[in-house]
Amino acid sequence: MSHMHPDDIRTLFSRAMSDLYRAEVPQYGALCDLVAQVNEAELVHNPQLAQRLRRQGQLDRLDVERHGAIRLGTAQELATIRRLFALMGMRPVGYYDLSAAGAPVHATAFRPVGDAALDHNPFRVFTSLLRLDLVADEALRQRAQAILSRRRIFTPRCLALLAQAEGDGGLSAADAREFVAELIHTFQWHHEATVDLASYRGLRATHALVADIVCFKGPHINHLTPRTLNIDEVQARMPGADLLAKDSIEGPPRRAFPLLLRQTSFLALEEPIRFVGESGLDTHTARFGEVEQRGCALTRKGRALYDQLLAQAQAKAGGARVPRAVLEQAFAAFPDDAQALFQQELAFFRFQVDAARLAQAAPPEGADVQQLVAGGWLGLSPITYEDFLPVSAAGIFRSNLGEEVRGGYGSQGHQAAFEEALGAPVVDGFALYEAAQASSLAACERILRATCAVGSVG
Ligand code: OOG
Ligand code: NI
Repeated sequence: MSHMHPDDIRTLFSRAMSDLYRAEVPQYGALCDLVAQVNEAELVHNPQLAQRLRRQGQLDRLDVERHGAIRLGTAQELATIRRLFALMGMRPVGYYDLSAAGAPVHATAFRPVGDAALDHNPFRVFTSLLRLDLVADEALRQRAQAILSRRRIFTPRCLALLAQAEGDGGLSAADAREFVAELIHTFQWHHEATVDLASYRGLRATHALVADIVCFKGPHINHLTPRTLNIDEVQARMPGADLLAKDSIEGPPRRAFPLLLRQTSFLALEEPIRFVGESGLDTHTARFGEVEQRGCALTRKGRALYDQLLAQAQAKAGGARVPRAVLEQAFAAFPDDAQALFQQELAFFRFQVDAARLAQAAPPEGADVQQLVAGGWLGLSPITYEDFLPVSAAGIFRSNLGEEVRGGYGSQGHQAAFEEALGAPVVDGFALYEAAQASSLAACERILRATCAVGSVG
């Protein structure tokens, strides 16, 4: 029997998640409509951008491009999520330590890897795991553990289909549809808590995240984020669409050449919850809306410079929100055009052979890639950043948990423990971008070699 391709199962899944969230959170629909309007206008105003996105095959994916976020309670849940997402071609990429920023979780991003899968549908899920080792109160820690060990977040049918798919090496189209429908149940919202109000309050006093993870039947999806081509415009227009935007955009400042990832969100909904043993309703805030603009992926060197400049701006702001002017000033030290970024090996690019330039003159024998780019034989296109930023993630967490900005748990990343829970190592994001750049260069090299006498470019 033929199997549905994992990329196609992922598309079914992202569509089903989007439908679920649209039905549960009306503001999500409003935000998606706003983003669609802004993107359409941006493509009209910026034909160069439109042309590049079309060439890179990113125009088609834009309308469906989303990321979601979930928060898990146990190692067992995380290991099972890894296996479930693997059926849809989603691998755990990167390790994010949120403890330094005051959230008792660590995380990875499940996403497709490889150009073809990303072009098909880049659906990602930022997936956090609770770190009870950071909860100081021994009694609370044990209580949380006991509650979590009892819950079953996956339907039996979902687990049966997982086992079947792993045995058969895939799912038929009919089974894939059933699989997605079953899996969606895991991420639904529940109006009933699994604990009484006193337990909820006790856990909440430790950290709002702990309560959000421990007190419910499952890991409700807490946001689903569309991708915009102009986040400043979306931010400016959110109030007009009745969306209560957080006061600043996370990530790098606005640039001629967009870097990494900029995000903003609207504030979480206060939702009615019934606690065990209560006849009336109380409330909990977890779900919010977010929008993002994706820029170019940075090399390790570029990322180190980014982190350094951001820390510099934050130090200048002295713990308060970083004013836009301060951020822009700090980032004046970051080159803002493709040529300089490539020359200084700060960002990742794909290359295209410029046929017109080649017709004019052949590149010198033995030219390296820097010479080919500088001489105009190879054009540069940014490789889109497909991952997340822990500092931004922490800012998003904070603005939506009703948390006062509190100190961190110190820097206590624990990647080995995370990978043990996951049951696999996380994939190194830098290696993926390096491979994408290298394969693009190899393709250009073949064209150049066929056209003229250019040896190996390196
Ligand atoms: C995850 C926040 C991280 C992002 O876009 O950085 C995230 C969460 O609130 O559970 O989604
Ligand atoms: Ni997000």
